[in-house]
Order: sequence, then C-alpha cells, then structure tokens
Amino acid sequence: MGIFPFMSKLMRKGKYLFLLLLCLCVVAWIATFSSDDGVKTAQEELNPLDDVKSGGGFRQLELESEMMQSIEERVEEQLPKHSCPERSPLLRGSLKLSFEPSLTIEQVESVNEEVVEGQYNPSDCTARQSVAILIPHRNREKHLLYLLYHLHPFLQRQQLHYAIYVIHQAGDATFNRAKLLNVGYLEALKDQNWDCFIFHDVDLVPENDHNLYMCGEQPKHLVVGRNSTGYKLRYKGYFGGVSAMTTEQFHKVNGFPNSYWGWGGEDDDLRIRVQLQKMSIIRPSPEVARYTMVFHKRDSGNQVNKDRMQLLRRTHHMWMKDGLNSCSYKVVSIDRAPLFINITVDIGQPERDR
Ligand code: UD2
Ligand code: MN
Repeated sequence: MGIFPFMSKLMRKGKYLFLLLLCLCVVAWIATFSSDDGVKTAQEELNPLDDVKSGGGFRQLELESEMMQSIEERVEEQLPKHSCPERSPLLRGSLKLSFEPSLTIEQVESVNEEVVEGQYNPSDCTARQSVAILIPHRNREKHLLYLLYHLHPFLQRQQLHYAIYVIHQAGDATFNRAKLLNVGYLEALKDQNWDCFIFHDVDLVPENDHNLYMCGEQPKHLVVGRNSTGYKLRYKGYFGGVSAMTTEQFHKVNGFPNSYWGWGGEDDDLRIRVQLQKMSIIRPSPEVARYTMVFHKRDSGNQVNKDRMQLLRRTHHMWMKDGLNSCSYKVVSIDRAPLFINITVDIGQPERDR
C-alpha cells in the first residue's frame, strides 16, 4: 500500500471519530444541565430557609410571627391582672416642689401622655381603689396648673385608678365650695362607681407621696400641716383643705350642706355630720400629711360667711334636709380635656340675694 491511500483511509476514520467526539460533547453538556437542576431542587427541598432569602418566604414568616404575637397578646389580656401591691414600689417620699411661672398646660400634658380625658389606670396591675379627685374652682387657673403638674405623677406613683374633676362655678354669684363638691360627687358617679372621693382645694400641693389618696374605714383628713401655718394642725376638729371619704361614707352624711355661701364653716359642718353618724376622722402622721399652699389673697366673690356660726348650730337637725338630696343645679358644660374633666355648673345664688 502506498502512502496516499493510507492517508485517505485515516482521514475518513478521523471524520467519524470527530463526529463521535462531537456527539459525546453534546450529551455531556445536556447531562450537566439536567444534573444542575436536580441538585438545586434537592437543596431546595432539604433547606427551606433558602427560600426565605427570596421575598415570598420572608413575608410568610413575618405573617406567622405577627399571628403568634397577637395570640399571645390576647391570652395576656384575658389573664386577670394581679392586684397592685399594698405599698407601691414607686413611692419617693418627701418631694421638692417647683412652681415655675412659665409652666404651660401643654408642658403638663406632654409629661402625662398616659392620662386620657383626666383619667389614669395603671397598666401593669389592678389598682386597689378607683378614686375621684374633686376640685372646686373659679378664677384660679395658675393654681390649677401647678396642682395638675404635681398631682398627676403623685397619684400615678400611688398606682391608683383615678380621675380629676374640676367643678367650675359659672357666673359671679358668691362662691360656694361645699355645693360645688356635692355637684362633683353626683356628676362623677354618672361616669362610674368610684370607691373613694377626695375633696381638694385647688391651691394645696401635697409634699410627700406617702400621703395616700385612698379611703379607709373612717373619713380621712389629709392636711395636718401646711407651709403657711408652720405645718401645725390649726385646731383639733379641723377638716378643711383636703379630705377623703368613701362613696358610702359621703352618702351616709348626705354630703356637704348647700347653704354655705362665701368663705368658711362648710368644712366644720361636714365634720359634725361625720360625728353625728358615729364615724371618726383619722389623719396620717404629721411628717407625711404636709402641703404647700400657693400664696393667695381672699378672692372677690368669696367674702367671709357671717352666718356660718349660726348655721353650724343647726347642723344636727339640718343635715338630713340640706345636702346631696336637695342639691339643685344646672350643668352648663362638661369638657373632657386631656388632664381633667371640667364641669361648669350654675349653682344659683344665696337666698338673701334672690
Ligand atoms: C380654707 C380651707 C378650705 C375651706 C375654706 C373656707 C384650708 C387649707 N383650706 O381655705 O378647705 O374650708 O378655708 O371656705 O384650710 N376657690 C376658688 N375660687 C374662688 C374661691 C375659692 O377656686 O374664688 C376654691 C379653691 O379651690 C380654694 C378653695 O375654694 O382653694 C378654698 O378657698 P380659699 O383658698 O380662698 O380659702 P382658704 O385658703 O382660707
Ligand atoms: Mn387657699
């Protein structure tokens, strides 16, 4: 065989070989692709978290955790909250009070965001008492602002469920503190069944949060001393300024008299009513029952009540006729402001002026 035929035979075989190699490459290429897909599918099945990295899976996990959270919250809501401890861990004792002339209602509101329409309820425990604070008021806006500033955090530290009612006397007839407090009691009970009422002058700021704004077995007088009297009790039967009575105790004495117009006597009348019902007045210790009275002069429209001694002599047979059961008035408006419920009321005028 010559060299030429040998070469042409080899080339023919090489062509087949080349074709064979090409086919093998194509098969190998297809095999690689299909096996890649296989690996991926297996991994996906084995490791679902890989899917989380893509948007859909992540959203699903989010939804599941939101669902779990809302279920937990609902369970918590249904569990009865435990009662607040007998002694609040938040009490701080004697406090340094400030009376900043530039204080504004917006500032007081901004530090009391948990107070809603004058009312507050502790979030982590059930308060031992529901307490309505009643403040008789006319033309003492600055005093009211100072009192709200100090009283809200004071009551919150005592872990009370409370509301502050300001009973504002409309018009310019002679002032009548006692009748305004009767109105406050009757109107507040329309909101809910309060356990305890605190009758509170607008100008008295408590200095020590161990002075508890709660009611007890007997009516309570909370002001033993104040700055303006050298922190001494004014006299033994003194019951003015700030006092606390349960709803039942106050109802039992037929509330305050309505017939004391002007300054003085109404607090002594209430003491006599309490004594006539065989109740006695209790007081916290003098170290605790301390108040700062914001300085003021006698207001116009609140002149000394010259009839007060005469009225006091008649209390023992008047108490049943003059009080909650004879308190007539006209509510002018009820404004539920963020920090207090403002009841403006027309309580009429003394008989002698009619
Ligand atoms: C004492 C008593 C007070 C009451 C009064 C005689 C103390 C600490 N307080 O207060 O409880 O028995 O004598 O009525 O002993 N008010 C106004 N606008 C007025 C007038 C009075 O808002 O125009 C309110 C305000 O809440 C004030 C309260 O009535 O705190 C008592 O009046 P006051 O402060 O003029 O009498 P004061 O300090 O002698
Ligand atoms: Mn005063």
